[in-house]
Amino acid sequence: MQGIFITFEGIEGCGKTSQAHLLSQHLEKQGYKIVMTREPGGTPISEAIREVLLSTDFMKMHPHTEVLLYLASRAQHITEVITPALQDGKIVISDRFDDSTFVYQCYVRGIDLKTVEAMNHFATGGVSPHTTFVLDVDPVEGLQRAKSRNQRHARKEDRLEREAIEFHQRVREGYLKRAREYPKRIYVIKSDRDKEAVHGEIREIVEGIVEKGKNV
Ligand code: Z5A
Repeated sequence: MQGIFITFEGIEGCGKTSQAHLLSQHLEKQGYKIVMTREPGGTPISEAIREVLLSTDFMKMHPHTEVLLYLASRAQHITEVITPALQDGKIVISDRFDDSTFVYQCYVRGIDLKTVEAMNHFATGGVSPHTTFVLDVDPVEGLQRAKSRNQRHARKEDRLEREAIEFHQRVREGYLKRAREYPKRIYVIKSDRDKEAVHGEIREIVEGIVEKGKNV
């Protein structure tokens, strides 16, 4: 049996990580085998690449270097974690995946989409998410949430958190544009409300998808 690949996307502080964990816990309780992962990251090599990508030591990183590092991290993640889990019939939940690249590197940084699509295909071997949730929140609120979280956990601001608010506004626009282009795969979920309400909406959609999968 082929597994199901679900991704969470959105601007900084939109609540992806929280929602990915809530969904994973819920499905696990129902007896499904879940692999919870993230990008950049998810394997030792990919986590090492993540360190470089988010480090404030590298504020001068060239956009081409940046996109190649995200894709290098993904190539390892796909072969080591995602593809084997899907082949095993598991539900893979990833906190970010390739929509992040198309939004951040293409829509916002301006790298040619067709070129990046081809390189992404090389990195993934054509594996792509079945369902994607874009959590939509105003960037002012998202950044405020991320900032409070950083203060609570004594975590330093990363390279992307230092970008101006206009950058995050462009990211939001990029996600909404992508959702219009892929309406069957991407669900835009309003996340300027209580975590449990957001989770309830996502859970209902996923339960429908999982049930349908059982009957195929
Ligand atoms: N990136 C890229 O450019 N290209 C790529 O191909 C890929 C990534 C894969 C990774 O950053 C960066 O890499 C990312 C895009 C880029 N940068 N940006 N910007 P990351 O993984 O370190 O961080 P992040 O993905 O941007 O998200 P985050 O800061 O970890 O936030 P989040 O996952 O969206 O939210 P959260 O951790 O679930 O919640 C943040 C706080 O808000 C926390 O305290 C929660 O308790 C709180 N929260 C969550 N939901 C709610 C609600 N509903 N109400 C109130 N408070 C809430």
